[in-house]
Amino acid sequence: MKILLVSPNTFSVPYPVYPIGLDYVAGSVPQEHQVRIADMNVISREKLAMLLTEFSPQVIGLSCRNIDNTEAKGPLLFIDTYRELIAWLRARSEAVIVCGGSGFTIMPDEIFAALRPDYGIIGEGERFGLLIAAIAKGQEPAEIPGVISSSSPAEKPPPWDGKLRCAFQVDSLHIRFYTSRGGMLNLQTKRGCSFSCIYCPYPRIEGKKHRLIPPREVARTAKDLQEAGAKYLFITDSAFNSDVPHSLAVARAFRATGISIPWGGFFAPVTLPDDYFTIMADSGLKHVEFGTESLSTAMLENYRKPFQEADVFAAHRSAREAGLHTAHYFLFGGPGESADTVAESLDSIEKLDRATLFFFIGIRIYPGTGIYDIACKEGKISPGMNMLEPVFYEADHINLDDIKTLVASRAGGRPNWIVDPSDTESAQIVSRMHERGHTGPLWELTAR
Ligand code: B12
Ligand code: SF4
Repeated sequence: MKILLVSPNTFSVPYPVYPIGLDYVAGSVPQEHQVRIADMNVISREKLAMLLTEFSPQVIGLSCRNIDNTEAKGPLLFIDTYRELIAWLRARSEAVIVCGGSGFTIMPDEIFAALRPDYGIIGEGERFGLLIAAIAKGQEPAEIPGVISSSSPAEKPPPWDGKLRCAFQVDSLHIRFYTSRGGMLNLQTKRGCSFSCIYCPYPRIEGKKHRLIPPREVARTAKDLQEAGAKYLFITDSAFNSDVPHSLAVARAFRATGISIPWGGFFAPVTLPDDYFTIMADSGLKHVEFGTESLSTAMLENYRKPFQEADVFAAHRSAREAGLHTAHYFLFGGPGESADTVAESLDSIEKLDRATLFFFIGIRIYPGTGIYDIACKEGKISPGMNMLEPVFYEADHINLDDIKTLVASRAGGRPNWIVDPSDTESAQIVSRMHERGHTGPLWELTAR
């Protein structure tokens, strides 16, 4: 069979992202089928129409990565774009349409109802291969865990325990798009996050149980990406260091394999071995993005973060001493937030030296998270309500506008205090710098 995988994501904030998910979906397809990838960052609608005529796919897989931009003040919804694309595809092709991806997995019933594909796959796309095998044999795929259709409802599947194969094509058109603009390609070292932060849908997307990719295999993929022209690697793991020994083994495998390009990823500022960031830096780590979220003792507890303020400062110090660029993400406005907790956080944040600080104000409530249950209990939302249109949690003692005023006035225009991380102006600056040959996320340029 002929299969076309489409990434419709053209959102460019903070920069266009390489659709790594589709490499794994492609890797799940049995060898006897032909797979092509169309990345809408790279090809126009005219070229896509030509591809549909020339390749004539029998199945089209659509990656629904983003539902919205998760901005409380300036929300952008992407579902209508997906719906319009599906109607456009249906007008030109008889192919079976299958949706999946991280956004889809967060709200499969709602997105299935909004997009009306033939099938949806909740969770990891590795089950796409099973769906293709079933379609090829004319079998009903309803038995495959996580598959939804109009006749079989959504049921959350167990995490995928089989092989993870990243079928990345060195010479594909879309790889060249990313290698020539900023040079950033993506890499995954494991699936899952074992922590339980109340607002976070990541464990629902990837599961709570870690499935580790053998470090040597990760390093071999990194080498392939480097040889394909990557100038920077972003590790897409929910938290790269949530399994400390594995992250260290990956770093050592990078060194042993001769990875010479810089890389970065998300880290949790948990207690770490003293030499952790030195080992990381020696293997090419350049940028550390800490999911810190708050520096108020009460809020760290309310968010169920797996660390305390002292751990944040220790992790920050050790990353700085290893010469790494360091950023912290903050999330204000959760249960229990007040003017006092905001001030407590901001006072401590002032003590993070030479860091880039991203402030997100307002927490989007996702089904299946702790904050969803809290908001239901508090009567702020009703169970079962459609959350596709974003709803942001409103704390009892302070509203989001007041938090923004407090944060913005404390930021006082300092370039490393980024109060509106989704602004398109900064994305345009990053884009111009990427076109001029700069690589990586570039947020370090704000920190002095
Ligand atoms: C890494 C990451 C980032 C990095 C990306 C860096 C980079 N170089 O790629 C940064 C920080 C830049 C970022 C930015 C944003 N992100 Co982000 N990001 C992630 C994260 C942690 C991992 C994504 C990833 O690459 N995973 C690894 C790959 C292998 O997995 P995958 O793409 O999900 O694909 C798998 C399955 O989903 C499935 N699948 C994928 N496609 C398809 C297609 C079919 C047909 C099928 C069957 C299956 C399938 O199979 C794959 C293999 O199992 C996710 C959360 C998460 N844990 O998933 C959020 C996430 C995707 N991001 C999200 C958002 C919102 C954003 C931003 C819009 C935030 C903002 N306002 O700036 C931007 C958008 C960027 C852009 N241009 O699109 C949301 C999307 C949900 C939503 N509300 O829309 C997520 C889910 C986080 C969240 N809040 O819950 N992000
Ligand atoms: S550590 Fe990060 S990815 Fe894991 S649950 Fe907490 S916020 Fe989510």
